[in-house]
Amino acid sequence: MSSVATQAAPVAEGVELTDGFNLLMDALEMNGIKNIYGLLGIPVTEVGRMWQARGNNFYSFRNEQNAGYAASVAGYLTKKPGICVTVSAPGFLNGLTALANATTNCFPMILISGSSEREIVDLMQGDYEEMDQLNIARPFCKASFRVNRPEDIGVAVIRAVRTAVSGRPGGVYLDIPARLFSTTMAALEGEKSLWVPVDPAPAQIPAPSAVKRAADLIKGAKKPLILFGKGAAYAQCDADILSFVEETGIPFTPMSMAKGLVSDLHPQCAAAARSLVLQESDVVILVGARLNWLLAHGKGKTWGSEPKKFVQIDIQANEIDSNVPIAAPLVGDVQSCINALRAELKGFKAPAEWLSGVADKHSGTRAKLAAKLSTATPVMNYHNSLGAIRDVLKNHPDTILVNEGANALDNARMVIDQYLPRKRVDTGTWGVMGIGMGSAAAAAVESGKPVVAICGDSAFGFSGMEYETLTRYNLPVTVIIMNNGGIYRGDEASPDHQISCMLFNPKTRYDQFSIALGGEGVRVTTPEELSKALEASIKSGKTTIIDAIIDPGAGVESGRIGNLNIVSTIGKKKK
Ligand code: FYN
Ligand code: ADP
Ligand code: MG
Repeated sequence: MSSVATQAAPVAEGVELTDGFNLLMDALEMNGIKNIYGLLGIPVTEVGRMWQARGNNFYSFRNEQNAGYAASVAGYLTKKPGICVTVSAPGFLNGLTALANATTNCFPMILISGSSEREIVDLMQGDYEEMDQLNIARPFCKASFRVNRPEDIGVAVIRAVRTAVSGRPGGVYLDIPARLFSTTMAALEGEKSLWVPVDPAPAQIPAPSAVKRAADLIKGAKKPLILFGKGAAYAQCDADILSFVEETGIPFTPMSMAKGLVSDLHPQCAAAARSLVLQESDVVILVGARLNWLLAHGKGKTWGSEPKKFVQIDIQANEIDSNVPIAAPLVGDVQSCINALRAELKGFKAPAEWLSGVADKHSGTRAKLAAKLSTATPVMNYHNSLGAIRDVLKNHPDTILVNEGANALDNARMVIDQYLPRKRVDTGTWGVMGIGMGSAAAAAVESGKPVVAICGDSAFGFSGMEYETLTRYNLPVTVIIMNNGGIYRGDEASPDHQISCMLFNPKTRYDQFSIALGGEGVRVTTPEELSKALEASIKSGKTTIIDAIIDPGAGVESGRIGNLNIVSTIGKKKK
């Protein structure tokens, strides 16, 4: 990597100069970027200092993976691409997991990494942190761009922004060779190379014929169902969505990050009648939700034996028919599709008996669960601990909930109601562990609201050191660690020679870990203590870990996806 400043083209004496560093920042600022998430070092260290010198925010993480998770969640919450800056090679690779996760989750994010010079990389001459990052990134993102001249930085940033936010949002990689940062050019020419893109995420209007086909199908339904995915939450057309639900009277069920798009307490919510509505519905309206593994690919017993017709609203045309035939594809952005459908469905109402049957099942299941939430046990379990958390969060509806784990995830998704859109961020489409701290950081920074992160103790471990990032910026985040002492459970028998591969050190004190990293820490063993600690932490606005002791025998292997586990039919072989 060369550190010598070079000049793009000869410039007359005394002419004001700019350089790659400043052109990159000018371009990011012109695209409305204020916050960057990253981890500095060769060759990007000055990016952080210069970005802050402009009065902007650079949030430094302890590992690029969580900086990337933060950037992607910032993108999901703001609809502007989250920016993650890393060093070359290993730093870039650490960021790549987050870039791939952003692309899979449809979160707009740009990973900007410093890199080695092309002439050395292409001849494999062994540069400092040499890696062909441009090509390595390509399969994991929507596009991978490399800038070679300072006058191209403006267009490169615009292309990256437009690619990240238009159509199906996702990750973009922007590769900047080290030397380019310090390459100078005439400031006036540099200025001319920058512009603000017009309407980078244009509305995508569905074809009127497609709208009519979908509306006719819905009008003929006896048991219609609306299924919201995180694409509908991302669209930020909440009032239109609510009107669509209430005008049609159709029951709805949300995927995890779409919870709260319409309140879980809404009379048409069918979340607690999920199996019934998936199996018995005859027309299913997918709104920004893929028929992927989370929906059993649209087939099998999850969907029952009733003939099923799907309406699918999605901005990505080739998502249609990904798994099963879609009778009425509606390709466009959620807001345009929903409002076009509303116009065609004027006067339509779902059959009342269908809604009331669903509502009875939904409220009955909720009542059954409610009984478990208030049942005392000698050691806290997932139900009474999460019941206590639910009752506190009910009084703080604009708190953003971050959630990861297995039992900690699946039980919290069931128990913790969401009342407002985009207030739940979780493991998303891939079920990634370790997203907690980065997601919590971005949620707190971008929303300015209190954040509560409910993490399994295993999940927390993936990014635990990032807790220092949270305390360093005094972020109002309460991390509740569901401490059951292991992965899935904490009571697995250990072989004679070694502690079980599924257990953690029973002496672990997450509350003291918090204090050691500059935060507040408290250990709780009862739902009452948990409620009190959570209320106090939210009120204090201080970064806090609540180390919640959960019965080691309370969890089940892999939570609600135990069906995906693989076991040997041969069994364990002795030496
Ligand atoms: C839902 N349910 C409720 C409620 N909400 N009961 C009472 N009260 C409330 N509020 C019921 C719902 O009707 C279902 O019961 C059941 O609880 C589960 O609901 P859920 O969670 O919505 O649905 P389900 O079946 O779990 O959905 C399948 C899934 C989900 C794959 C979409 O499990 C999921 O998102 N899993 C993510 C797993 C993951 O990514 N883990 C991270 C890696 S873990 P029935 O209607 O009776 O079925 C590594 O090991
Ligand atoms: P979930 O897991 O919550 O069901 P998915 O991530 O599977 O959600 O699906 C999200 C879908 O939403 C993706 O197919 C994506 O193309 C689509 N999408 C994202 N934003 C929009 C939008 N503004 N309009 C329409 N579709 C969108
Ligand atoms: Mg655990």
